[in-house]
Amino acid sequence: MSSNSNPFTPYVPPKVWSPATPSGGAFASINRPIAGATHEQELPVGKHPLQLYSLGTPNGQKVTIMLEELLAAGHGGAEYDAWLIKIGEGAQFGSGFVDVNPNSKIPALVDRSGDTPVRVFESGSILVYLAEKFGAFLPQDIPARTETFNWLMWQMGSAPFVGGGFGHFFAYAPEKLEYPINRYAMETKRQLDVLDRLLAERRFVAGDDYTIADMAIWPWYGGLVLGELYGAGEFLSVHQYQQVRRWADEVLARPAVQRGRRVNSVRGAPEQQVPERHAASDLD
Ligand SMILES: N[C@@H](CCC(=O)N[C@@H](CS)C(=O)NCC(=O)O)C(=O)O
Repeated sequence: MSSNSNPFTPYVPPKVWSPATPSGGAFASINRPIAGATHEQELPVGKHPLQLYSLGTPNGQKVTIMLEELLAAGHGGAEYDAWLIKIGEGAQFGSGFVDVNPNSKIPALVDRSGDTPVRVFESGSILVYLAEKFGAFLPQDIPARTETFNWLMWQMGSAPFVGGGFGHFFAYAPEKLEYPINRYAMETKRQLDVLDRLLAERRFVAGDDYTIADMAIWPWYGGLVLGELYGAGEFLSVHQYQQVRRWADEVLARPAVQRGRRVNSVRGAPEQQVPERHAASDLD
């Protein structure tokens, strides 16, 4: 039985939607129904081949973890500058950022190692780009490569239900609404169970080896079972997902993961915050 006799907001959609009423909630000030730049703003360029424009959210962490893993594995060409994009202040709508990612979302990368800069956006695309460029963390063997892509794409398709769905309505919406929280808590738990069953059979997401699929999935689902996302560990009973927790602990123990999760971070304990990274020593 519902704890709320009327869980639905009494909203009758007009014939044509209009954004006239402020939506409220944590991201209301940056939400808008059109794309494109709002202002002229060039992006800074540092001295390394790879220029990353990002923020230490789960989507941002995927890439900084990959870059730190590449450097730890001896790929010196993966040296990078990580610039902070303050999405709460609308920096993703600056003209330079929009040129790199027309979708105005972090993370975005520019590879300046060749004659012509290559822009890369969407965290999954960035992971694949770097894995192919350096020949690392992506199996060559077709079945294992395909299984890695299966789970990478699973993450890209599934996590929006966690972040934009559950996280938004549980933590950021201006009021707690039972219907959307129920809907997305249900889906988030189903996804955690998908992973739990998978990880009961294998050490890492795609098999015996640690791959870009682990790097994509860990910041979201590892974050949930470690109780670091939305303060929702108890609400979602994350202790139920013991295999996900076992895997999350193993990934977290990797030095490159501990470094990568600090890059572009502006939250948490001061020693965890490294708003910009231009040299390895920024993390030492
Ligand atoms: N599918 C995209 C999602 C990126 C994304 O949602 N980024 C958020 C931060 S985690 C963002 O930049 N939001 C700013 C905005 O929506 O204006 C990816 O994986 O790269």
